[in-house]
Amino acid sequence: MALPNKNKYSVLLPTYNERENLPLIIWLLVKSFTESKHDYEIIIIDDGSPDGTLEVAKQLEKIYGKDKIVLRPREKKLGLGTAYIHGIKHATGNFIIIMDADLSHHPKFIPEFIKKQQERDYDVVSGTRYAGSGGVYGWDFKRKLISRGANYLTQILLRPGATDLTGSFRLYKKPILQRLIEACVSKGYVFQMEMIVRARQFNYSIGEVPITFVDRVYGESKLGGNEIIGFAKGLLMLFATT
Ligand SMILES: Nc1nc2c(ncn2[C@@H]2O[C@H](COP(=O)(O)OP(=O)(O)O)[C@@H](O)[C@H]2O)c(=O)[nH]1
Ligand SMILES: [Mg+2]
Repeated sequence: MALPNKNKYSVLLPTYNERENLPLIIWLLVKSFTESKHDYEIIIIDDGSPDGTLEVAKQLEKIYGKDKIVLRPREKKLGLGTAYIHGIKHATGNFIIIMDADLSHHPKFIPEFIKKQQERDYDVVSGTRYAGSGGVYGWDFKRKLISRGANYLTQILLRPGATDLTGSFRLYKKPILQRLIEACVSKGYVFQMEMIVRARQFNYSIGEVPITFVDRVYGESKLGGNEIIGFAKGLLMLFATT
């Protein structure tokens, strides 16, 4: 007789001005987990969004229930890295899924992440836009070039053992995510890259699932000269320290 599957997946969903996107991403998440019959909770970490994201989140909590939608807001915008730390503290699952709330990351891939994790008991499963059937939609040439270039350069310098370094759609064993976050010093794009580079440094096993990434429809994304300079600095830092 097979033992019942005791795994629980805590989705960390950091939000900043995602009022338009939140109902749809939550609906898709609930649908995905319900259909695949995995136990889950969705932890929404809203950083005082001026657009009223938290009010929408409260409505969703009423609709889906407090055991499924867990609200852990903060007063003001304190950044993604600390949002994850804050979320993990409240997570009751033994696995953590990190994704964006802007519909760039489709919940339909989550059952594939879980299946991949179970194949070889991977410590980390990383969604990749740069292998197999993965891809990017809605980016202009400049942004594609920067993203590809950044990945390529990093592959050469760091040999990280993963094909998508700047993506942020991933599944982790909870204690491993905690250790990685403690070890990471950078922020923003570099933070996602550092997480996977450190995973490799600590000899954690990394599985990959091809994902299609769709650029946000509602709201604004940021990618400018500052990000590129920050990325270059982060890359050099990781090159020197890992
Ligand atoms: N809680 C919190 N969420 C944030 C913050 N900055 C961005 N987010 C959320 O993090 C995710 C990724 O942000 P996004 O702007 O889409 O980044 P990009 O896709 O890299 O341009 C989205 O779900 C945002 O709403 C922040 O300071 N605090
Ligand atoms: Mg985004």
